Amino acid sequence: MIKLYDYPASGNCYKIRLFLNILGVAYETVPVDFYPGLEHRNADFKAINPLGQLPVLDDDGFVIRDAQAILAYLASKYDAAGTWFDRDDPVALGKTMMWLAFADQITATSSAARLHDVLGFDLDVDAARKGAHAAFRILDDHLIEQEFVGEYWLAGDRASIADIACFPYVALAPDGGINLGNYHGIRRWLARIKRMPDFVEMPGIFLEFDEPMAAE
Ligand SMILES: N[C@@H](CCC(=O)N[C@@H](CS)C(=O)NCC(=O)O)C(=O)O
Repeated sequence: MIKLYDYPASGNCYKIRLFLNILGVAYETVPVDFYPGLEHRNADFKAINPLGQLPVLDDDGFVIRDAQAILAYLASKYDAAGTWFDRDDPVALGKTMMWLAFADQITATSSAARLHDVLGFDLDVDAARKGAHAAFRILDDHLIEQEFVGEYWLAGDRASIADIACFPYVALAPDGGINLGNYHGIRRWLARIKRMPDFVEMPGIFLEFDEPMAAE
């Protein structure tokens, strides 16, 4: 059975839980006390992931780190139709990879602001918020351009692993004091993702709420 090294409040772990649920693939979690235990920095955990980061997935002895890599692996292995990761069309592949890479930009900025505000991590929160707004402007412009051509997802006319990868730390941005109010394309895209069949919640991402407007 698949094992996911997991922390419930981690948006990167949530990407994997959400996608496994969509795929209908059974898994078990191995809880890692990210906070306050900082267990991901221990030698035992670094033997599993020398980067000291969550998530990590163990599929019958194949151990893989990095949320975007895990999403690509799971799609390739468990979604034979290629619905979530079109590897046959070079353009679709390129677009999906481009937005998968962009997900790390969102983690580095929006997630950092949330770690500062919610868990008290010592980092430059103003730089993190500024970086998140720069990333969200790019994302919002792209999503509005997509709407103009009748495509409602990051990499084309259907949801892909790129949407799953970028979603959590955009949805969680208000927890880091980042106001989503002016990003109209983003807000409509967040609502579309929440309406996907097999959507699951995580702490801070709930079905019943519209995206809150955080104070700056
Ligand atoms: N590129 C990695 C980043 C993962 C990441 O930043 N994970 C956080 C938890 S959400 C973490 O473990 N941070 C600890 C650290 O970077 O020291 C991915 O997408 O999986």
